[in-house]
Amino acid sequence: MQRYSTWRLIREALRAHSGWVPAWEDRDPEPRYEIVLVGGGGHGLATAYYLARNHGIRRVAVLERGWIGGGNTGRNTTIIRSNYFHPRSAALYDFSVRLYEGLARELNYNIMFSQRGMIEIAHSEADLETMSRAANSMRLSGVDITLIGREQALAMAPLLDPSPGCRWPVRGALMQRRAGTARHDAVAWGYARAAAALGVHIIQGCEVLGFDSVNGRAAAVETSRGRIEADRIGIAVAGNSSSLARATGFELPLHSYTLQAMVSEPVKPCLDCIVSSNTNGSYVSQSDKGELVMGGNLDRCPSYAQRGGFRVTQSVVAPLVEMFPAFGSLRLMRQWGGTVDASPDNSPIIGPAPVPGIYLNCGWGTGGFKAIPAGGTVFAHLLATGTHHPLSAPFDLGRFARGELIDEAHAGVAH
Ligand code: FAD
Ligand code: PYC
Repeated sequence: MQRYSTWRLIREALRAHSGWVPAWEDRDPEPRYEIVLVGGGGHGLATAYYLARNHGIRRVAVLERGWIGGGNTGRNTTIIRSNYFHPRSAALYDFSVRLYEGLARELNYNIMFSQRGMIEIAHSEADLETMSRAANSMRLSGVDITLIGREQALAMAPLLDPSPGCRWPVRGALMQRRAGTARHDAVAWGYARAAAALGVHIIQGCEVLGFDSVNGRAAAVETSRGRIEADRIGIAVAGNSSSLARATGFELPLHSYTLQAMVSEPVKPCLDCIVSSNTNGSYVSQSDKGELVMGGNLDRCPSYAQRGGFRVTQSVVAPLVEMFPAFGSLRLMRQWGGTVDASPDNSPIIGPAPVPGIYLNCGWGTGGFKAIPAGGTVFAHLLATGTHHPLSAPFDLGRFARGELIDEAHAGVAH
């Protein structure tokens, strides 16, 4: 892996940056791999890295139809937290936060993980009551969650409207101190570079169109760049999961929706934690560039369009301006969307597909960025050993048939 010294930076500046080499090589596909991963988002790339690093499996290809990180991984609002209600979810997401805590060092890549803390605002007695129940459950799962009072919440986000009679009064908040944000493209690039350094092939501009079976077992993928054989195939294509499953002959209990986000013009530092409101369906943080990064709930009309409608944009911006009157003078700079894969219980699906030889990592919906390190670890374990990692077993597709749902509707705005 390359390390760049100050001297190297100066030398490249003096020779018009002609000496840099790509962080990973964009490969042409070979006819056969041990494992093919479909989807070059965070989950596909992290899985490839952990297959090589934890299991010594290096005959691995990541097939990405566009460019790596060009899906939801590069479109999200980068919130990382583990304040989930059910113990099985809390265990998975908290494992992920712990991996994020060491990820820059592990990948030797600055992912700009900033544990700035997150507060979910309670606007009423009823909110406080619900939050204290949630906090108890999360603390029993070992998550660092605290119910804080009004004064502490206002001290963390001083631009919140403090008046008791305002539209969204602050009565307290649920705080996770270790929650934070990271640079999303850096997460994709860091995993890609580390995986490629271990021998993984990263193949961009290669769309998987279908699957070939031999004796009822998937044995190859048909791609826009030809047929590629594999012993095992992992699918991590987020909002495209159900259409790819259909191409294979099975249905997934997923719906694809647009989730949108937006940023304001950049301003000086004015908000150094993440603030969300489940009651009004909005959240905001400030990026290192100074933009306010905002989002809210899904555009609830199934769609593959990577842009959202104005009504939802308005439903995010309006309560934020009511909560933070000072934001009312800012201009909105950009708005975009991603296609997320929502499952019936708002929890991911990790496990074997109904077709032998194919494995699924999907259903992360609006919340899978925070889960990339854990998702990659458990999916690599499944693909390498054929058995579940203990953390992924509850998230098997079979839970829908058994009625063992892991309902995370509480898990936060946009969840
Ligand atoms: P993706 O990053 O979408 O990667 C899938 C890849 O598969 C894509 O690059 C796509 O091009 C490729 N692909 C699709 N079909 C094929 C095919 N047939 N052949 C080859 N390649 C294919 N999560 C959080 O935890 N915190 C947040 O703050 C947060 N905010 C969000 C805000 C927005 C606006 C959006 C859209 C999502 C947000 N999420 C958030 C969710 C998070 O981004 C996703 O859950 C996560 O990125 C999913 O990662 P992935 O690798 O599974 O999918
Ligand atoms: O999972 O924290 C989250 C999230 C925030 C916005 C979208 N997803």
